[in-house]
Amino acid sequence: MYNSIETHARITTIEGHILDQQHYYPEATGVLTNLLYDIALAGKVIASNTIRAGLAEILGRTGDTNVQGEQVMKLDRLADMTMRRMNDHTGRLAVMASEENPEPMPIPKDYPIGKYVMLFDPLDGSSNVDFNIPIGTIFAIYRRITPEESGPGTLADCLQPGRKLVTSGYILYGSSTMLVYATNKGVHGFTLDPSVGEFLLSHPNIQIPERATYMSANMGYERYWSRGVQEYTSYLQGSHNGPKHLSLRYIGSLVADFHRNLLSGGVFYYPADHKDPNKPHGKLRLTYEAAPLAFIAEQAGGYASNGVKNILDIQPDELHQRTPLYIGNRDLVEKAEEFIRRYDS
Ligand code: AHM
Ligand code: MG
Repeated sequence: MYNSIETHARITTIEGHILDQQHYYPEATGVLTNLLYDIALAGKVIASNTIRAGLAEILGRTGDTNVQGEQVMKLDRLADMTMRRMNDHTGRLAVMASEENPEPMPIPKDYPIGKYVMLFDPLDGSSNVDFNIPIGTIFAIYRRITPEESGPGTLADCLQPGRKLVTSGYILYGSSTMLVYATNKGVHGFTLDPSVGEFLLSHPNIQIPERATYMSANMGYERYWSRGVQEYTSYLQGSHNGPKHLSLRYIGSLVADFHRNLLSGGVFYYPADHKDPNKPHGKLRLTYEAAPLAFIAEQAGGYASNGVKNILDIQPDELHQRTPLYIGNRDLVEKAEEFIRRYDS
């Protein structure tokens, strides 16, 4: 954590840190640096709305306007709009896609078209908003693959495997607001200091601890899981010579569950199940949730799989594609693949 000024610890703002990192890339033009900074700004706006979420709901309950006569918006729509508006006019992006919108969102006419593509889940875990439980924003940034001369970015630019990510990250709105991002030069975490309105470097060079502490899954659905996943679960609980020390934690907000396991070591999984025949691949979205977090996990020494292969190697066929997800310490995720191979193939 960053220390008080008396200890003479260096205080690094996110802006300073991103600029420092730019030195790793002599060819960098600064566009990505500014894009990350815009996302951090969007995160601050969403965070400030998040802490008023309960009020907004109460004020909004009687109609669509609050006491100031302003339109009251659900927090997930507001987060979506904030991410979009903060990024649609800057000339850094060619196209965006969001979990909240069925189609890719083109850059509005008359605004310059950039070379990056951003996919995001504006408010992950939004079913927790009403209960004051941490939620988050997840983002994934790729280079466009269609030629720049062809104009605005397209669906093809959005359908890239996670392996092609330039950077990804999340903002966690919890007891404090944190931004964590990864490039192929590592993973870094920043905590928002509300008194100065800046994200300050609090978790440099994050690596998942070798010894895992937690397992995280919605055990309420265990009966819908395959034999392999059920056996894997009992392995995590200590049978089949599995670890004897894992504790169960499940928040139901992927960003928060992932963040805890990133810092403490552990495995999160949301398997395929047969609860809903329309969703045979579980619940989580490959492009907005699984791939960006998989990139962070891998940069932090961990691993993410769909139970069969590396999440980062999956070529998405559709924007809102769902995937099973096993993510966290490499050995524990590889064990999931092993159990699924042994019992489910
Ligand atoms: P959302 O993007 O609509 O919020 O859904 C994704 C969330 C994840 O944050 C979380 O891991 C999962 O849904 C929880 O689902 P469940 O309630 O089925 O356990
Ligand atoms: Mg989500």
